[in-house]
Amino acid sequence: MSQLTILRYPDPRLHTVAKPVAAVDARLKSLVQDMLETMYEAEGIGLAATQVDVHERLVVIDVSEGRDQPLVLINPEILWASDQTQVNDEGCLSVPGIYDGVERSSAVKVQALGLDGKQQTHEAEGLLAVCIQHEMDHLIGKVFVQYLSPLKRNRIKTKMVKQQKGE
Ligand code: QAP
Ligand code: CO
Repeated sequence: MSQLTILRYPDPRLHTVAKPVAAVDARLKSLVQDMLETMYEAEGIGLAATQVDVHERLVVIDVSEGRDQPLVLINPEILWASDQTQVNDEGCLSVPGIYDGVERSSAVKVQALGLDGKQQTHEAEGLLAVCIQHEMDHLIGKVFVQYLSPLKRNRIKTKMVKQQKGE
């Protein structure tokens, strides 16, 4: 297993649109293990392949208290999203130190392949529903700060660039 480097906003590679995963094979399983290790080490609850510069439709999530219930979504598709929405504070491993409110569907139904290569559906609400929508946005090149006002987004951009220069 190895830890992967997480791209930081405003890295243009974060806006790449991912392609479907072609096969759930040894290479993919190894990538999933590395992404889980990277997410746990960074104390995140979700990580999309886009964030580690792999442009394939793959996300890993773990919203459990014990950090022992990994969810692997391969080629995920939203089957249904509730009309009811809620605003939650979100953060992102690619935008460290920044948290702000984003409005999203309160509940979603998602279809995806599991690590066993079988199609599964997941019904989610609460934090898991928010996290699934946030991670799936990464796969279409979207970062949560794009939901914020241009003023906020520009402030965040400047802060991130300064932070990275100082490292
Ligand atoms: C997406 O984000 C998410 O700024 C996952 O310094 C976040 O795991 C979905 C993190 C919130 C729903 C609600 C952020 C860790 C982790 C930071 C994350 C930081 C350290 C973010
Ligand atoms: Co994110």
